[in-house]
Amino acid sequence: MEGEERIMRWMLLFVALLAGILAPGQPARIEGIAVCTPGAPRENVVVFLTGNQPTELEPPKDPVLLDQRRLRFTPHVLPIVRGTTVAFPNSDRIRHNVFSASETRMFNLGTYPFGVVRTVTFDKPGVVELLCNVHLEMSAHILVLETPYFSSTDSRGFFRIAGVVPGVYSLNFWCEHRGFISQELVLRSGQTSTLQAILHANEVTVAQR
Ligand SMILES: [Cu+2]
Repeated sequence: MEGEERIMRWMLLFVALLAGILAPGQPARIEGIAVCTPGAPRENVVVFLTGNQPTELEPPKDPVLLDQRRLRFTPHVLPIVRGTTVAFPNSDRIRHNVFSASETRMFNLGTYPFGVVRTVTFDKPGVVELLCNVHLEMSAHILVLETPYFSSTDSRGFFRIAGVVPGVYSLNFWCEHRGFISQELVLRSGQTSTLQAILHANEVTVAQR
């Protein structure tokens, strides 16, 4: 009798473990390298997932920084979720201006000195090109996204998107002189996918492991 009970207990434990492994909704993760133009700098490729993302977007409570430092906008490409407020400090000892003539969000923050911070909230998805009318060489892009699943590549071309609800997605890439390129990606419960994405003229080659 005692033996049967022990077997029963082990069986229950086994079923519980199996259920844990197979449970739907274990977050998935993708990471890897995205290259826009072979041989060119690898940073600032935006990678994002759409199609099965949460419908409720939660923009960060605090503004996200896009600095003006050493005559550059930093970062040069900033992906954000719709509803995010971006702060534009001037960290140079000269005056800068920030404006956008993009349909997604037109604004002009005026010209302002060192230490001043001005903010803009981005409520519409799309691409926003930023310029400074004092320094014509200064430019940046903000990508306002309808998904919390995004990343932009570092200097090695590396990106990582974690905590993704399993499902069928569009895997989207954006790079500055290219625009958007997409393809389908299926992410299973608990899966970690390593991708190598090379972006060609109108398509992308993705190797998935
Ligand atoms: Cu400037």
